[in-house]
Amino acid sequence: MPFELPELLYSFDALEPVIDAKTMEIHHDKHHAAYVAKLNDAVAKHPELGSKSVEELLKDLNNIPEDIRTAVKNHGGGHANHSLFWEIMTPKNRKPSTVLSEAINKTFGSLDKLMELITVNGMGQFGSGWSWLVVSGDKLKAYATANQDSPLMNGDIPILGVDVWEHAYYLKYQNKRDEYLKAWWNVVNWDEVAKRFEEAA
Ligand code: MN3
Repeated sequence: MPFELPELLYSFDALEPVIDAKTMEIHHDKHHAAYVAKLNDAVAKHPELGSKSVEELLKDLNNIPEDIRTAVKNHGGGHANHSLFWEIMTPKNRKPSTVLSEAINKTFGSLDKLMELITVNGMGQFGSGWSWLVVSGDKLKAYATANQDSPLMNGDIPILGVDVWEHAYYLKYQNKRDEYLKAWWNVVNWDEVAKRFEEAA
């Protein structure tokens, strides 16, 4: 079964004015679609991989045949990262649940401090990448990755991630990644992040 581009759960303009409709359309229909197509091209060369999920492929990258390992890392990472990204955004932003809030307060001091850390990590990521909140063992951690590298490759479970590739923000924010990251918090779907946290914990 080939990998498929997931449908957005909201319209392209739903996250306006934080993320403009044109950016959403190109990002989902062109960028994400290209990762899916190239991932399918890669796994088609190795039918023995069967029906593994993209998460399973990324967790076990060392056992992926060498001729497609880089493609799975880049395009599988791109597919997994964007699939999460669409779901952890919403026009109906609310604060995190109690369970997640308590874990955030315990690890980072407060939600504001966590948001600041993820923003700083995103600003500090030179070139393209992502800034993440992950469940690592029984801990929460925040860090950035380069390119489309997924936290799954480190054995961690991503529960929130913000795309800091220029394609995610350039049309509206141009070089001002800091303004994009600051505004982005207004569209975070904390209910979905909390759900992922509870599943991972
Ligand atoms: Mn992207």
